[in-house]
Amino acid sequence: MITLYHSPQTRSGSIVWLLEELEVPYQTQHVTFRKSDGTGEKDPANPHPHGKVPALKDDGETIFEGGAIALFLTDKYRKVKMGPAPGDPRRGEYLSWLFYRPGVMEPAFMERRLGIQHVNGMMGWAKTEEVEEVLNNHLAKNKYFLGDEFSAADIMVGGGIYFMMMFGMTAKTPLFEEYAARITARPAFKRMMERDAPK
Ligand SMILES: N[C@@H](CCC(=O)N[C@@H](CS)C(=O)NCC(=O)O)C(=O)O
Repeated sequence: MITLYHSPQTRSGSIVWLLEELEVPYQTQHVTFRKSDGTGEKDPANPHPHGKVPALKDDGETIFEGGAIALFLTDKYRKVKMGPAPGDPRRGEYLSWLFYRPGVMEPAFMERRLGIQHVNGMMGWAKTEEVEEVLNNHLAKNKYFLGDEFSAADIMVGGGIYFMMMFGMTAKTPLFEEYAARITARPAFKRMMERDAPK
């Protein structure tokens, strides 16, 4: 049985959404974590080395970091195909967007939120406005991140766009808003939101 180390309304919600799309049995284990307001603490039950969520255990394997978990799950569970397999001509693009989310997009948007000065050639990500331009230009030509097919890239990058717009970390452009409406209309997204709703 898959166990997701999770906390509602956090980044691990993306993995709940993905598991719902994949239609595989799973359980969640709610864990505490260190919050930005100084409350909360690492949970000894969480296998993530920094006590972050998400982390996941499946059949003796432990995986941490959202991108790695998404790739692991979409490669292993293929009753519902949520990402191109090795050898598929779209595989490279898939991997690129999965890694883009934590490596480029998220630090760029966080940079704006925290008022950090960008330094080209030193930081591994790009300036916020440049990232927004790349994402908008891509969505101007594509229904989803991999063209016409919804994939886990839309959960990781697209879900990030949706929530970061909500928190004012990225500009609400018409392209972002139309795309976000398209992906959040999915039943699996709604199931995740209901499951994680504050009780
Ligand atoms: N790079 C991680 C980020 C995970 C992350 O930072 N999650 C937050 C909750 S949204 C957390 O667990 N924070 C606790 C901490 O920073 O110690 C990923 O993409 O999975």
